Amino acid sequence: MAAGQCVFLAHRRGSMKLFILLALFGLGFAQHNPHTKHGRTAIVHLFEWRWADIAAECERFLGPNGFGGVQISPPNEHIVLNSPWRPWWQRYQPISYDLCSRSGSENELRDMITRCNNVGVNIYVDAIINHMCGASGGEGDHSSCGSWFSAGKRDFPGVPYSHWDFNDNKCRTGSGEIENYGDASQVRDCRLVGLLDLALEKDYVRGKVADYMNKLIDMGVAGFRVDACKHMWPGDLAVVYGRLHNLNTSWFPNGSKPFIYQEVIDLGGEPITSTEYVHLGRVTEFKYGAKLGTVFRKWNGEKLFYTRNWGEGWGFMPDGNAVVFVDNHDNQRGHGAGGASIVTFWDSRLHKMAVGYMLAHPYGVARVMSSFRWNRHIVNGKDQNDWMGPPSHGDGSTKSVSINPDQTCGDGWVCEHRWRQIKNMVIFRNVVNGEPHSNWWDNQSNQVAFGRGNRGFIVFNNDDWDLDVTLNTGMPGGTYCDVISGQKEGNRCTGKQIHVGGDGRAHFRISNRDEDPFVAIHAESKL
Ligand code: AAO
Repeated sequence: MAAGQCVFLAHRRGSMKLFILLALFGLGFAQHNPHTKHGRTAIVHLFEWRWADIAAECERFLGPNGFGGVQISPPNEHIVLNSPWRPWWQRYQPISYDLCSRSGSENELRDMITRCNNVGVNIYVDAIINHMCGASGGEGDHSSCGSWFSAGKRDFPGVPYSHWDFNDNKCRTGSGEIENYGDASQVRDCRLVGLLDLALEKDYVRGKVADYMNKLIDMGVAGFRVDACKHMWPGDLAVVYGRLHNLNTSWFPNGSKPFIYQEVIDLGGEPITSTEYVHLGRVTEFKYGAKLGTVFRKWNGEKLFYTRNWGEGWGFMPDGNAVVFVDNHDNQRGHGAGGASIVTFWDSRLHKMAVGYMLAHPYGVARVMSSFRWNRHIVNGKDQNDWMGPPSHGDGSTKSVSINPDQTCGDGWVCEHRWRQIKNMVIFRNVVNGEPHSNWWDNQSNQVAFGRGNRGFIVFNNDDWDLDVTLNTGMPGGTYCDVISGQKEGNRCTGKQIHVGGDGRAHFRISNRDEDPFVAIHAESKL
């Protein structure tokens, strides 16, 4: 071989490496982008909602109020359980990748995706790809589309998967279960709470999972919350994500990669950390809600003023990698992690403040929880009814979401996202998008304030006494409507008014007995 050829080949190898590096880098970072439209920023989890209701909600509420997207419950075929009666968690036990579930049929799903996309609201799918149903799931056609299966024989003809496609032989614990979270191999190769663990190292399994996700991408979804990622090897996930199509160009720019956010519970203290997954997509930051709850509850000596360096300063993952939330469908009922500090709709006053804080703060992609009510019954710190499914009819089918005259929801649906304070803070987040955290003030206790450039300002009083102070807001002079006690309607404020002087200073008075002891103003709430 001539010297010239040699140099050429070496050069080619070098650029191939560079190309692979760039491709990996590009792929990872592309999958961190939620592709929300029209400057929208927040995602709402409409937990257990029916597809028909979500379609209507996109058109009548989410689009008009600037919500960026919806996380939907798993759309694939799942087990149907009678004992306990139709628990919410049956949807975390796949039977096949057919698209009929407790939330509706494939046609209803398609109609929802289309209608939400048409009003600029993205759909993110909760993807359950680590496992199928529980080992004790039995045999028969007790499944949401009626597909026959046998958990005991590891036989799922609806996909099809057979016993070859599970990790039974790879797992090294006596019980076949995860026995010790301190051992990364068993966390990934053994069964999570009895759920049949798929062998994602097999090309066949990777193919079936990618086909399922690609079908949804082609239908128009914008991305995925990937369930139980701690229990899958990052290398296996990289292969699956690498096979995903680009988003549907009817609604997304050419070449857009699906948004990936991975559920990894990392509160520290275990060998598996979020860091192992951040190059693949975003990761759920579980420390965020656990800490914010502790701060707002004033537990462990925490004070709101310590949140001056909220975000990475608190040991959270780098900003561009995080999805943040105050509570989720697990930890609002004692599943998963976070513990008792998590603030949920059951503590509505604190919940509104914590969600307000999250939405005002620039860190992370924010997700708002939208729940259903259940008969909470706590005995020795454990909710006996943590299994209860969504509001449903006698036959177990999910009830439609009814809307009251005051825009709140009825029939057991909580709809936190419709609460005025939360809805208005979703709008606040859009208005201040891209502006820096600025003009911090605190009283060295639980009264704090901060702004977002010259576009928005928020003040909290979580002390047991009144707040009465004049602050530099950084906002242009004028009269603004507080979007917590009310909002701007036409030419007037339905709640408090805040007068910002020509020097950007404004006087705030917040009683600790106010219904909601915080005030927020933004560029679009100016009279
Ligand atoms: C149901 C029944 C089970 C039955 C099973 C199969 O409840 O009794 O064996 O069916 O028949 C949901 C429900 C489950 C349900 C399952 C299937 O929550 O109750 O099981 O559907 O129907 C781990 C995972 C995490 C997972 C979380 C619940 O790592 O991925 O458990 N979340 C997702 C979903 C969830 C779903 C599944 C996964 C399964 O969001 O809805 O389950 O698809 C430690 C670990 C965490 C671990 C927790 C809980 O956390 O770090 O990784 O989460 O334990 O096991 C401190 C620590 C913290 C620790 C925590 C709790 O806070 O700092 O790290 O304590 O010990």
